[in-house]
Amino acid sequence: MNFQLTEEHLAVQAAAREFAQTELLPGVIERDEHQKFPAEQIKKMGELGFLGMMVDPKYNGGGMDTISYVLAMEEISKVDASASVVMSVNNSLVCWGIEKYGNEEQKQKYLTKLATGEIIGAFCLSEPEAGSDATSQRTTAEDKGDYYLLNGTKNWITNGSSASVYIVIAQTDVAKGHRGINALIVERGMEGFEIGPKENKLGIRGSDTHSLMFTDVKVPKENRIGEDGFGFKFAMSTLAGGRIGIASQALGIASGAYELAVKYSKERKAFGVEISKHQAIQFKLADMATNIEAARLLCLQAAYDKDTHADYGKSGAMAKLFASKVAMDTTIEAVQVHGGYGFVKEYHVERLMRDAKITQIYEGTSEIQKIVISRELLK
Ligand code: COS
Repeated sequence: MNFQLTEEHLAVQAAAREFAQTELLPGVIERDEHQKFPAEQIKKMGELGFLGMMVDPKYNGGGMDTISYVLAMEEISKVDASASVVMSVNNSLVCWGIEKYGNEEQKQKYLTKLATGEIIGAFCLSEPEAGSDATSQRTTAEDKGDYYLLNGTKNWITNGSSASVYIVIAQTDVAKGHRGINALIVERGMEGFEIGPKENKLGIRGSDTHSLMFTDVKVPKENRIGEDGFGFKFAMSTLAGGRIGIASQALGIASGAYELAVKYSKERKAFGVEISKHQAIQFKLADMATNIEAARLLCLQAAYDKDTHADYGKSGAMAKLFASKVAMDTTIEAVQVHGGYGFVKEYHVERLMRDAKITQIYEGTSEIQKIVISRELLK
């Protein structure tokens, strides 16, 4: 066992922390308030290599390991979870999905640009009536010979209006059930592809979440990822890695709130002393720190499993299940430590509390993670 991070890991962590503090922190409250997408910041994140961290350098990626990705996700998420969700989706769903399962033409055409953030991607699985029950796809991709005719609606799509490339999961052959589903690369601007209005959300309000409508969109056959009928397995396999990204996001939200609570507790006085001198506050901080450390170890374990080509379905699901609960619990307590100040926007913790909730929902709810974990246990 070696719990030591390498020099490279520490350098990535420091670079992400520096970027978050200097580029993301200014304006984060206003972006949240006005639901403003952090376009400039995302562009810079691409230039610094945060949007294609694990992609092979031959496709313009950073060639880094998943541990580096977890460390960077934590630092970015401490400050701006609306930016880190863009980072997570682009890295672990879109880039990874195309690099792992796409063909060489798809990698040259899309991955080389996605890895640098020149363009960003979206992953489109959820539908108005298919979230957790992901096999019930109503979006259809009818096989028309050299193209698919795509019809249907996708919901709650991260990067909905800012992406250029959308991986869309759709049913080609209903009779084949989940084995009749395909994953298609759809380009923004294809005829019949419409972007719905932006969702007005509780948290991660800077990220642009939209529904997408497809009406007789002709998607060339060469845009299918993998063999005919591979789409559901593509989605499941890609989401298994995506969950490590979201677990790290949850970890970052928790540790960001914790750091603010520690700082505030040393400044604020009550009953003649800093509130950090009161045991009621000390116990809260002790619980937060212990839970965060456990969540961090689960995230790093899942990343290590992925990097060493071990099965990371269970460890990734455990990391997401636990870290998202820690994010929720820690942010609620961080607001409590701040008292009345915690309830107003300037102190950041109320935003982190609102941002935390989505980590228990997207890329598989906590209940879905328990299904994934228990199936592995009972195999
Ligand atoms: N990697 C590769 N293939 C996988 C997989 C994985 N991690 N998990 C499942 N599969 C495959 C299975 O092997 C099976 O294929 P075969 O029948 O050929 O063996 C197929 O996918 C269907 O799997 P399963 O029978 O387990 O499907 P279920 O309908 O029971 O659903 C759950 C399984 C509930 C786990 C799945 O639907 C799920 O993860 N749902 C949540 C989806 C989600 O995260 N939604 C959020 C959208 S993104 S914001």
